Amino acid sequence: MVALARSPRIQPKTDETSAFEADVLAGLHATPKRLPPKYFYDGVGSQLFERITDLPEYYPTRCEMRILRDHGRDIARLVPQGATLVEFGSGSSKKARILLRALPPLAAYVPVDICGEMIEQEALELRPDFPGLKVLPVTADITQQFTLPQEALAAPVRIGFFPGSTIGNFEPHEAAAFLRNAARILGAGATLIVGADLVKPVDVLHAAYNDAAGVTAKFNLNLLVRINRELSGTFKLDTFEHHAFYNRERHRIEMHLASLKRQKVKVAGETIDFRAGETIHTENSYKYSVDSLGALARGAGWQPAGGWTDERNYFSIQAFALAKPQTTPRAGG
Ligand code: AVJ
Repeated sequence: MVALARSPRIQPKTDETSAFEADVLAGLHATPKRLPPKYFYDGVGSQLFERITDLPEYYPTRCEMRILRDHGRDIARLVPQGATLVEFGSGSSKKARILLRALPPLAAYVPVDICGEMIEQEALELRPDFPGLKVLPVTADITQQFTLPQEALAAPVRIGFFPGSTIGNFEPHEAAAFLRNAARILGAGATLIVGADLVKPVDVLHAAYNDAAGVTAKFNLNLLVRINRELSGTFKLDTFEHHAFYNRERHRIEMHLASLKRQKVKVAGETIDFRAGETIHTENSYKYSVDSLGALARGAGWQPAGGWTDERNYFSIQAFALAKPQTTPRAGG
């Protein structure tokens, strides 16, 4: 068979598309195949995720919003007036809205998200609802280095907000690296408020990632739609299937896309072979306990400063304070 010529690109490659291409090709050439979950969140993917948060089976968002409503005042005690709130992976800012209502007047709110489309839109909707508040969106990949706007750096202290159990998408060592990076970005005196999904009965977890309406399946498959569109991919969507299950040993939900048959797929001019039943591992969603997250945070230089859960203990919000920098004792003083 003669290989088809690579279809010409209309737009020149930007840094973003070439990072996407490099990550996708590396992941599809790896054994086992994998794709980074951050690429779920293009415009369509971000909208599908918003639909997931409304599903009857998907408890995390509702649990977390309940905790924020019930304990907003307690959480607010950790936030001094004039601080800047930096939200990592803000998406729709739904949770920040609840928190912002409980907080004292702030210097600024800085939502940081990989989906620029989403946060620019949200900033427009947030401003009229919080007239005194400066909303300074930053489009960035939170797993990479990024700089805060000048006004955020000028505030006496920065409060990090990392809700949604996004931390669960990271491998434990990546989560630790994220926490260290957050400490660097937020600086001295910072507090970090983290939302983490908790270990719970398997049937509850399973249902949350295998919803009856098939929205999670669509969200997972949208990654292939995105590859087809942005990287001249030839994935046939009806030949891949959504698989999600709880891995008890590793305390994580795994999402995969399984090839229903043996086939070849082209991506950015390269050929990828699939065996029948072979999967692409698209996401891990780690489930923590209050203690396991606390231990991880301590290892990254943060001290536990408060914690709240819902009545079923499905979800937790935990606060951490940056440990005071250690003065290194010098020999001979
Ligand atoms: C946004 C990472 C918290 O792990 O539950 C939802 C993403 N994946 N359904 C999660 C997701 C499938 C979600 N996080």
